[in-house]
Amino acid sequence: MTRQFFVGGNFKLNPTSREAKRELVNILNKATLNPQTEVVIAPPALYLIPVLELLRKDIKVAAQNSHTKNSGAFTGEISPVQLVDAGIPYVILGHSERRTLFGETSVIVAQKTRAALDAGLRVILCVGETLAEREAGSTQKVVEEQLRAVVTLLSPGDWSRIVIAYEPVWAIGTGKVATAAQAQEVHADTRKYLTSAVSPEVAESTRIIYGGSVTAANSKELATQPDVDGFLVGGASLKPEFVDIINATA
Ligand code: G2H
Repeated sequence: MTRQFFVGGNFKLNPTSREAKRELVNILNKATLNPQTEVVIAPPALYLIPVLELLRKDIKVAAQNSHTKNSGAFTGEISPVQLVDAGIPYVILGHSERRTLFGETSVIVAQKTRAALDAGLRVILCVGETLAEREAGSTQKVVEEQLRAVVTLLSPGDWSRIVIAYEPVWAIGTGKVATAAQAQEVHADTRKYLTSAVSPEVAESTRIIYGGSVTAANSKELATQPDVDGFLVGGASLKPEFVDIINATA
């Protein structure tokens, strides 16, 4: 089966002005993009609705986080049903910055994933090991532990609304990209894990994208790997080269 190539732009806590946000949207609105690739951008929460309104309709919008609960006394949070109500189809969950800087455990990430799916969202689910874990030879163990928490809360039918983003922590924002072979190895092992933990059909159809210092320069080779189904792009999604990354398979 063919998995549609997926490129996400994770703007993180950028940009810092409405004008700069408009410029990023304008670059995408004017660009010639490969129609075979699904493109999703994740601006900061404050800009979700204006971006949705300004952006061409063949690019989707994602939130960078959502809460486990839909309403209540949770100051500062955004709920899955609010995102759906605002017309936002995707949310990024489990990003390593959320796990490390905001104390999100794999159990919390799994609960957020369940809540997001229940509300009708699609989820870009991030997993990945630290440098120490890679050097200790635990990469796959870590990735599987992070996924297992989610697997236990999902039924096989839920996986059509999940995109897994493998983001080795040591490659995030560091300029140190995983080699195409390193990415392919983890993606293939993750697919093998899904085969046994969920089903061969889910393993075959779930998109596993790579994130961590993706640039226009390294994206083409990464995209040639059979189990690399796209990218989650941080820093480079704020630059015109994001268009070349979207078109990496063209
Ligand atoms: C990884 C990635 C986007 P960057 O966090 O999710 O960011 O491309 O800046 O490493």
